[in-house]
Amino acid sequence: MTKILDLLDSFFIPPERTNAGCSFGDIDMKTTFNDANIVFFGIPLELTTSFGKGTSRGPEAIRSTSGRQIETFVYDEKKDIKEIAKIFDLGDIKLPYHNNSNKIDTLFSFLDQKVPPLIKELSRAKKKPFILGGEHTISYFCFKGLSHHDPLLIHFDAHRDLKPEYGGLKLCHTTPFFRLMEEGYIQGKNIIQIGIRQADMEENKIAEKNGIITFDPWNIKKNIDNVCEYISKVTCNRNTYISFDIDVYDLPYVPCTGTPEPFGLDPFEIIKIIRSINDSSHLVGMDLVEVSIKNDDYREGTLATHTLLRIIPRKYV
Ligand SMILES: [Mn+2]
Repeated sequence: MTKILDLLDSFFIPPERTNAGCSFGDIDMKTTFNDANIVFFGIPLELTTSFGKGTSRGPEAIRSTSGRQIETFVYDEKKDIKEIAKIFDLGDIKLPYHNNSNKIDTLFSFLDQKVPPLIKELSRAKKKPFILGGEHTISYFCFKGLSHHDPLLIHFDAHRDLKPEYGGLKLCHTTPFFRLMEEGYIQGKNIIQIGIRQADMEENKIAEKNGIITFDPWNIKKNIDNVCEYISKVTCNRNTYISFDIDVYDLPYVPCTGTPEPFGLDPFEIIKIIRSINDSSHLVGMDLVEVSIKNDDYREGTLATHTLLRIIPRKYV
């Protein structure tokens, strides 16, 4: 195990040396890597964002708010995550940014070589990876490392991210789930998309053709109990993976993310859905992406941290 950590050391900027200056929740000083059951790390990737910028600051937003602003006691759960989880934060992956014309190719091949094996190894060592983005492209690399568990993918997002190609790129922030399906890492019938309210006609057809289950905010607002009942049923005794794009929340809640959308969900609805994932299911890992900070506005980081604090105490974690 220590061998893994030595290897990891060369990949990561430790949390204290990131812009946040602290680890997730500022609590891992007491938990060693060997003891940990949840391992956080950041991939501050910002490369293919097409509209608003700032995803590279996602890990910073979450570490800062969780370490400096928010209590580890989760009020509505009456639980302190310090007591119920052993969290270790590895820091941020050192991204090899070069000023060359093949920047995208260089970075993506680096991530493709490093991230899936690393995540697979963490999972084998019984350490649940919680990955902080970065743009949504990272889910492609993260999910690949866990696809052997055949998890049900629970994807929270305003967008489907199912485009075959975007702006001439096959892999970018709007395509990760199409690529994962195309390359056989997941089948559409094992994807549930929650909160979708922006897509093009082709993505809608792709979702339908592949049997992806969609709960848009109109379904959810009208009948959240039925949605939760469905989720509880299909996640019973199932491995699950959560990919959580912060823009699933309604536009006023997410002042910093790149592509905020109206007609979204509120925190009470999101918590209710998170709680509906069956206690008997087993979360193999998760990512939280597209979070940012703008002009010292940490509201979105606060919301992202609170979301994580509602997932960590669940029995399925
Ligand atoms: Mn999105």
